[in-house]
Amino acid sequence: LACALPLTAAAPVSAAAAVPVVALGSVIPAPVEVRPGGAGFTVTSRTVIEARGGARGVAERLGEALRLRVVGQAPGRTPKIALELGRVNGKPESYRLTVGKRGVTLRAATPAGLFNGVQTLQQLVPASGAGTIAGGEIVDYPRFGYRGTMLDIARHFHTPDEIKRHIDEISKFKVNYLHLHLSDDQGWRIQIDSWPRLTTVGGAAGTGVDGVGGGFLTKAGYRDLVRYAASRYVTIVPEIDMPGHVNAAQVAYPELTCDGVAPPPRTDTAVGYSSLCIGSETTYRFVEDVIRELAAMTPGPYLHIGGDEAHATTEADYLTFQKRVLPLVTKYGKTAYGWNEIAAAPEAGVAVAQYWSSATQNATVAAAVANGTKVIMSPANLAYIDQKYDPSTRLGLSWAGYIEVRKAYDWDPGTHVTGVPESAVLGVEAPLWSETLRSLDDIEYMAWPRLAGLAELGWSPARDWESFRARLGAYGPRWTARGVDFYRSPQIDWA
Ligand code: TNX
Repeated sequence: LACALPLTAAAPVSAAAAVPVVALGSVIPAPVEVRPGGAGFTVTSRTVIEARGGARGVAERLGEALRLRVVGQAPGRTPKIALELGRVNGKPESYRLTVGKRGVTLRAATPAGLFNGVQTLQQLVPASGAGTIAGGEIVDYPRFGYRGTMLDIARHFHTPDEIKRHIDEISKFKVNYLHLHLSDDQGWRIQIDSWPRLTTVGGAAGTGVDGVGGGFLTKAGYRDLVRYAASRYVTIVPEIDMPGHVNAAQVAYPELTCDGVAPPPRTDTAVGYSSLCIGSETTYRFVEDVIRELAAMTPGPYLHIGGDEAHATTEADYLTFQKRVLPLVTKYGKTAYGWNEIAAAPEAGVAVAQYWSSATQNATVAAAVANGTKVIMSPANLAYIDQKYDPSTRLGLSWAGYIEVRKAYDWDPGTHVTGVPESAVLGVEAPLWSETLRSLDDIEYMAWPRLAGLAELGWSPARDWESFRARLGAYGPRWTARGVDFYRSPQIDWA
């Protein structure tokens, strides 16, 4: 990293606040440039937040978090945290944070950059919310534009409130994409007006794994989630999985099978047994209706069409399907995104492939990359946060191996796969499948702390396990204070 990132320096700063100062670089993800120095700034109830114009929205949120007043202009010598829009270094999402005796200045070219800076600032304010911020300057920007995680709301439905709470947590680590896995064999979780039984049947009570749960997002509920996420600078990526993983759709609409007979509903966790009927025009009417309606309610650039584990579709049929479906995503103004199997289709040259294989070589993906396909790295053996930490983990699966905190952190998304150079990598995503997860606590226990490490791989230019380990240990009390049910890995010395 650009400089040493020590833990908390146990230096009491004032009589009023004998709270330890957080070292300037003790932030997750690690900032690019950290230059500690000079006097720190003590936040008190007299501190105001100053912000004008486009900086106002982010400032209001900081004001709520720190319980400080937000003003357009603070009088002369008022101690202040000033948020301003203006050039930093031309890099997208960048910010500059300057801390001195008189105040803090956070500057960024965009509100997203200001939001990033505020996440850093909040980690530098002692966990109690008052006290001194170490003096110096941080200039920071991400290695990759895409820092994501996925939530599977098909295997078990998770409510909008739970999803919002999760968005709050991921955004603190500058994770800026949330991929929602909206359909699978067990259930269908998004309202589609032209095919209403998808949710009345596919989202009914009992449609979760083991018959537990059920439910779906209405269009209004989905739009509300999109807006909520956007207010935390998180973009929603919706996924409809096809041509496999479609049993729930076929239960609702038997005409989506080749023999026209409805299959039985499934609440087990098998994969690879269902397929849309590739030769039927009904299939493409269905797919186009779904893509059109989903694109219309999604402001983000990506629409994920699944494409994984289509073991009940022949290879030729799979290619026939993708040849029609990948261009449909483009037709509705979105960038097609799919699991890495889509790389076999020549039409994937304009698409994004989510690399979930555990192998570090994949000739199909390398060839697609040479043809223009971009990649998001989610290797199952490293980035799958539904996998158990170790054999004793009560939740999760283990088909890709056990993934302790260090394993999830210690790899390089820019060089991991042969033939996939960093220039083809848009970023990193940590998928959270939910066969075994029912509650928000379950989600949190699998996500944290691993997702913090994966977020650092997506953001920071270099990795340093010892530094990360120290910063993570120091972060623990913040999760505890917010009631986040994280896994207290024995690899970490938790504060
Ligand atoms: C494989 S990974 C799947 C999902 C399962 C997951 C469980 C991938 C693209 N598909 O259907 O939920 O394993 O870990």
